[in-house]
Amino acid sequence: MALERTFSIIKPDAVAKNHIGAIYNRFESAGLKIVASKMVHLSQEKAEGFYAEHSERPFFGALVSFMTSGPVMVQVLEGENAVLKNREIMGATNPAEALAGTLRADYADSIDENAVHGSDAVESAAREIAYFFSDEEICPRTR
Ligand code: RTP
Ligand code: MG
Repeated sequence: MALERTFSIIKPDAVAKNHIGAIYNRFESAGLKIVASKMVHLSQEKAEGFYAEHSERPFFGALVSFMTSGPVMVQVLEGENAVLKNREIMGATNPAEALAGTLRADYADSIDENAVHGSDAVESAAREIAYFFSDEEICPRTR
């Protein structure tokens, strides 16, 4: 088992529906620790940079428009196998395909507005964490 960090976003749809606490509860119940957290309203430039890998995809414009439509919560989650564990908690990208009990099954309405983001690998997690947080904003637990 590996102690990992992953990057998570509670997207504008879930923030608007007041699900921040419920989603944080899922992370904590699964043994993931929140070691950094803040609310931000993404600029178009910030959202485009975050999803740069999708810039040629047909849904890119809609994705950026959605991600800038309201505030999001960004957080760093730490725990054993945190990257994969968070992806399991989230469920499939398309909520219609997400397993029962996952965040997207319970809180997402569509593939375009799907409640949460989570890094897909340790390498992308490190890049995404650095895109949003300075070292001083991350608080490792001592107890
Ligand atoms: P995320 O990056 O947001 O955690 O989601 P993901 O890994 O499960 O999915 P990804 O392939 O990285 O796609 C990023 C976001 O783009 C939207 N999307 N729409 N209409 C479509 O076919 C489509 N495919 C992807 C989703 O909102 C997805 O979360
Ligand atoms: Mg992704």
